[in-house]
Amino acid sequence: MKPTHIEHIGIAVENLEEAIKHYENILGLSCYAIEEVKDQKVRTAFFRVGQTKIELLESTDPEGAIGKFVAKKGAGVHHLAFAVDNVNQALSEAESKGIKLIDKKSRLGAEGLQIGFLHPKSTLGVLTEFCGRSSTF
Ligand code: CMX
Repeated sequence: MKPTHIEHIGIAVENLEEAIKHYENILGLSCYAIEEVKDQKVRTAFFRVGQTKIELLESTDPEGAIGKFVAKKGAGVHHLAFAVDNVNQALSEAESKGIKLIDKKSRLGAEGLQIGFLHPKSTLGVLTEFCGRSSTF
């Protein structure tokens, strides 16, 4: 497995609408999609910066991953997502190298992509995500 590029950088925010204004006014970027991902208990907003996206994440549930993160650490960089050809293959390869997985198998994330997370305790403190269109072995 070799990631092709950074697919997106996930940033936890307290208020999605205010954060969108910040990225539009300060950086001159345009939000091209807002989507709720019920499974992840978040509302997301996306911006393109070249090949990479910025994904803003607002919690919809204090018990969800973003709700807990913001309560503990406040808003800020939450995860790095690497584009891979095959998410399940990338997950099992990481596991075979001793990495603790959050997701043993890929699941559906924003924008219809397959996603899978590695545990930040085994990735030097950085919550790491694989994402891609394909997940079949
Ligand atoms: N980056 C680095 N460390 C993180 C972290 C993050 N984003 N989120 C949590 N942690 C750390 C905590 O600081 C804590 O460390 P300590 O034990 O040293 O205090 C530890 O992980 C456990 O955190 P917790 O608050 O007790 O939360 P949980 O164990 O219940 O969950 C995690 C942590 C990473 C397993 C969970 O957040 C998760 O499953 N994340 C993957 C899914 C996700 O983040 N979804 C969000 C939306 C994604 C999307 O749609 O793109």
